[in-house]
Amino acid sequence: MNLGRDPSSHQDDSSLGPSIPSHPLGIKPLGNKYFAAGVDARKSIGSLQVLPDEMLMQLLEYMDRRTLKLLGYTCKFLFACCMADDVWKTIFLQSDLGNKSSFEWRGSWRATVLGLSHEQRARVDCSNVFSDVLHRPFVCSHITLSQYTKNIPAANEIDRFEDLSYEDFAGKWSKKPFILTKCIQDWPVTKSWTLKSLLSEYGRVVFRAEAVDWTFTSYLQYMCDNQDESPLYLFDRKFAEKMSLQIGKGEGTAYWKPDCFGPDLFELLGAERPAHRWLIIGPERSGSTFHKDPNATSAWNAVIQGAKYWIMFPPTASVPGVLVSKDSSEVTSPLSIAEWLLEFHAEARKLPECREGICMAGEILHVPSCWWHLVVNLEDGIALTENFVPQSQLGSVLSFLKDKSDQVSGFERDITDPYRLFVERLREERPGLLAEGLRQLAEKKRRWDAVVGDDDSRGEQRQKKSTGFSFGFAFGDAEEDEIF
Ligand SMILES: O=C(O)CCC(=O)C(=O)O
Ligand SMILES: [Fe+2]
Repeated sequence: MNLGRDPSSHQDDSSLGPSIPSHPLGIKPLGNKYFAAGVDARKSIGSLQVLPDEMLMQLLEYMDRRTLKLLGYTCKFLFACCMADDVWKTIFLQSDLGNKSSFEWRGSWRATVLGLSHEQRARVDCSNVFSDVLHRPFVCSHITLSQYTKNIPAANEIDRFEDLSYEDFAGKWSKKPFILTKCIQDWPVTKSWTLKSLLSEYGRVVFRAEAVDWTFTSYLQYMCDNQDESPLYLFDRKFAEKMSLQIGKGEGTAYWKPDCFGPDLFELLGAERPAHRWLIIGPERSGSTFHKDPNATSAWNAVIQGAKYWIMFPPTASVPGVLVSKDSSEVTSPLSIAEWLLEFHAEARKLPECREGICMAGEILHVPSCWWHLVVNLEDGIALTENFVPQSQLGSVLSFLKDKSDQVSGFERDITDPYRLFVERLREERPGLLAEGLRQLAEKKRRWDAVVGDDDSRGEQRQKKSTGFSFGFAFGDAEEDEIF
C-alpha cells in the first residue's frame, strides 16, 4: 500500500494547468461528437436511444451485477455505461460485501465486487462513445486542486496567528475564522499520528465512513487507490472509545481542547450533549461540501497530517451554487466538491465576504457559529474536530434550539426537548449566562419583529418564518445582527 503521496503537491507550480488525462476507456465529452468522423457508438443502443444518458444511468442503478455484466457485452456504448463505477458502488453497498467490515479493496468498486485483479480489468476502446454524463465524473476526479487553492486574494486570506489568549478570542475573534499555527504542537497525536502509525495500531478497529463501517486496514486500501469523484470520508464520532483514547489535559492523554476557545457551554449537558467530536480521515480530493455546522455550534478543526483548503462565508451570505430552502433546513449544492470548484469557485472568490485559507499539518482552524464552509483535502490527511458553544454564541445556539427545533441534530433520541434541557442546566449552573443568552435571544426576536411587523394576523407566519432563513442588516456588525 502506498502511503506516500507528494506532501507538497498543492504548492507545485508545474501542476497549475488543468492537465486532465484521457479517459482510460477513451470516452469523450459529448461536444467532441460534432468534430468526430466515423460512427457514434450511441447509434447501436436501439430503442434505448430515446433515453437521455442521465436516465439510462439511473436505469442501471436498478440492475443486478449479472444483468449489468451481460448488458455491458451488447455494444460499446452500453459497455461504457456499465463500467461506470458509481453503479458498481451501489451494487457493492447492496450486496453482502456492503455489510462486511473487512474485505479486499481492488482499486475500483467494480473490480472489488467482481473480484478482479488489475490484469483482469476489461480494456475496450470506447473512443467513439461521446457522453458528458460518463466523462464528467472522470474529469471531476482528476481536477488539479492547486489551480483553485493558490493565489488566494489578500483580502480573502483567513487570519493566521501563532496562538490566541481566551480574552482575545472572546473579545475579538469568536465570530471570525482564523488559523492558529502554534497551538497544537504539544498534542501527543500531532507528534505521533500518521496514516502508517494508525494502520499498525488500529488496523482492525472498525470506523464509520459515510454509509459503511470498515476496518482501518480496508479503509486505507480504499483511500490510497480509488478514482471516486467524491471519495468516502472517514468521519467517526466514537473514535475515542474505539481507540481507547483519553482526551483532556493530563498524563497519557491523546489531545486536549485548546485554551483559547474557553469554556464550552454544552459541557453542562454532560453525557446528554449532542455528538461533538470526530476523527476525520480522507484522501486528497475528499472533504465536506458547503454546510453550516449543527445546532449553531462553533468548531475547531485540527490538521494532524495533510493540508486542507477552506473557503468560508459569513452566516448571512448567499453562496454561489448553494441553494437553501426557505426554512434553511435543506441545502442543495452541486453533487461534488470538484463540480462546485469547477463551476462556482471563481465567482465565489470575488465576493467581499469570501474567506479562504490552507490549514497545514500542525495547525488548527476556527469555524465560527453559522458560517458556511467547504473543505477539501489537498493531500491524504488526518484531522480532529470538535464542536462547542462559546459564551459569545450562546444566544445563537439558544435561538437555534428554540426556533429551529426540527433541524436540531446529534442528540440521543430520548432527549425530546434540547432547548428546555439546556436552559434548565444553564439556570442551575450558570444563571448569569442564561440571563445574558436570553437577552441576546430576545434582541434577535425584537429585530425580527421590527422587520416583519408584529400584528396578530401574521403571528403564525412569523413563527414559521422565524424558524426560517437568516439574514442580516446593514447596520452594525453583520454577524451580530443576524436573525434566525
Ligand atoms: O475536515 C473537514 O472535512 C471539515 C469538517 C467539517 O466541516 C465538519 O466537521 O463540520
Ligand atoms: Fe463543518
